[in-house]
Amino acid sequence: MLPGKSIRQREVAMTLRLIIGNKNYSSWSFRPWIAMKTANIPFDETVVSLNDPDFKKTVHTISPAGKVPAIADDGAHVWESLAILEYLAERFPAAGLWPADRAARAHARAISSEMHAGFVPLRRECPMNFWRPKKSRELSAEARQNIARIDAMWADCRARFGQGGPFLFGRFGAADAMYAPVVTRFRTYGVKLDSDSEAYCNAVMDYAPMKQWIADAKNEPWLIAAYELG
Ligand SMILES: N[C@@H](CCC(=O)N[C@@H](CS)C(=O)NCC(=O)O)C(=O)O
Repeated sequence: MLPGKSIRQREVAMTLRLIIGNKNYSSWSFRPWIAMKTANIPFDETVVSLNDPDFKKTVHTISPAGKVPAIADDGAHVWESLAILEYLAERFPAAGLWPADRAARAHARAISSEMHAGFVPLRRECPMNFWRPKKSRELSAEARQNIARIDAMWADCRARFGQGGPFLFGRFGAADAMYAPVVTRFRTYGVKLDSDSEAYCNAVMDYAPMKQWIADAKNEPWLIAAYELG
């Protein structure tokens, strides 16, 4: 036991802490948050608005990169959404955030890396925003190529690995966490997909932690004009 601390105090001191940005705008923050809810990991949540004058000061307490999301857990500081998902999968193996099968797990990691490193036109032209009235907007050829790739990727995952449930690899996992903000963007910007991918989007939109995040986002007080595209 830590000197001078009761067991209860020690438990509290060791609770995992997650720092995130606005639930309405910060799609990277959404990913570890929904993974932790999925895995039933207890955590303290600090939401700091991206336009808060103290944003950098708060975030730097955990992340040297000065960006959200970031977690502090039992001596470890982790930033970068995908690195956080890997950390959580290792720290809470029973949660099964990655598929158990080696080939499926490799596939899940590959598509998660693809998301983390790419789809810039789609991200730029369709920022996450739950307040925006749902309507389509004119997209570039590059953004439409991103959508076609994601549509094909999701349909392929569902056909090859999705037998155990309605998500990409059956049960909700790290790969679904990486794509959950994309599902919401497709809804917000009226993007139509093939039927298998559309069914996947319906399952994600129906997922309880997803609903909780959206409700929290809609209740936030901060509006940031730079993220409000027409
Ligand atoms: N590659 C990073 C991206 C993190 C990121 O860009 N976060 C944004 C919010 S979604 C941020 O912190 N922006 C504030 C800033 O750059 O000052 C990750 O995967 O976590």
